[in-house]
Amino acid sequence: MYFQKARLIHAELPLLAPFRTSYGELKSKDFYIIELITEEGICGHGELEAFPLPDYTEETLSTAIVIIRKHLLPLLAQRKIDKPEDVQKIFSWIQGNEMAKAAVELAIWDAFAKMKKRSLSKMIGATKESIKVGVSIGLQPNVESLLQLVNQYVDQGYERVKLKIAPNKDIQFVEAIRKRFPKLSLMADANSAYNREDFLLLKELDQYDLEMIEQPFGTTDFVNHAWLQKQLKTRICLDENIRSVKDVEQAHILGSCQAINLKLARVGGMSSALKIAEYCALNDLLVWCGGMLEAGVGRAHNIALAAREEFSFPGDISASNRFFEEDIIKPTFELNQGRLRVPSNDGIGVALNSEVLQKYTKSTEEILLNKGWS
Ligand code: OSB
Ligand code: MG
Repeated sequence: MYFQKARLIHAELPLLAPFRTSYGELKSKDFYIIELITEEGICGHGELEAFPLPDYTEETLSTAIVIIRKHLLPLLAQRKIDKPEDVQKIFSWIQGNEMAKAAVELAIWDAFAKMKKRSLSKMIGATKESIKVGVSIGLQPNVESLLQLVNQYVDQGYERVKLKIAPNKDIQFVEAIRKRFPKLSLMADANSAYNREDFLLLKELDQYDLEMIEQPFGTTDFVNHAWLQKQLKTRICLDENIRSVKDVEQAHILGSCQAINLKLARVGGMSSALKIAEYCALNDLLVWCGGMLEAGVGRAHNIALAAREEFSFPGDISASNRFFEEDIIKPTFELNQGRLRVPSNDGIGVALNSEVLQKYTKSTEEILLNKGWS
């Protein structure tokens, strides 16, 4: 397959409510859709998930779009791609920049699935027709508003609730939810807000029957996560630490965690994610699909991945209306008895809703990839 043209569509969707973590707050989802068009006119779509600030990982939207324009797209110009599994290798001389790579690689996976007239989920060996999903709730100003939100999501059918925590915004919140919802599948995500000195606090969290505690310590800290995991009965889950299957191997060998939050964007795309899922299944690590407040295209890629058998634990993959008034795809993803349907149409199985997308588009750029062709 040859790619002839790329379109970089920069859009920004307002969030229904601000999303707060231990390190910052988001009021909108700012993203690019990367559209790659083949010689035959097949369009593949990927979504660039880097955030505006380098606070979750070191990439930002502006660094990633430069990497895409200057370094990744030129690698596709006049190059025959035989299969999407080859793309990771083609990009491999470029260090890091996983989110930039993922946006382009995932557009190529979509294009290939469309060429083969198969759904992306089937093409990557997924079998499920619908998936159970969970919801991630940002830090709330007080216990009352948190309980109200949890109630609302449980009523909507979400099967599992993840709660953001930070020092002094932890025990009280977790305890209140546990009291009101004794059986709820509940977990907490710290986004690196703790360190070794907070051990007693983390030990206290051990009594609330949490599914896991996600990323308590720093983003490159495998050693202290291992130290902590040995002393807790609750699973530690790593998110920010994991950029590749090598990181998962390191975490497993050191005993840094028992679960992996797998995000396509953070690990550079589908090939890397599939390797990680397989490694986890073989090594008794719980793997589940994380989220980046994705708009519809990113959400569709997540759903294809989470439709594989390794993903028995509900992911941070909520319905389109969890974050947005309207989504940029059609059809949108709707929650049905705590589940989302896995699209069966070709590729990611959803199309861009150009009317909605246009409304939120800030700029569009076209790049020809066939320079020098006659
Ligand atoms: O740590 O998983 C995280 C959102 C932005 C940045 C980091 C994280 C998150 C979430 C949201 O938890 C998950 C979602 O998209 O529902
Ligand atoms: Mg996380």
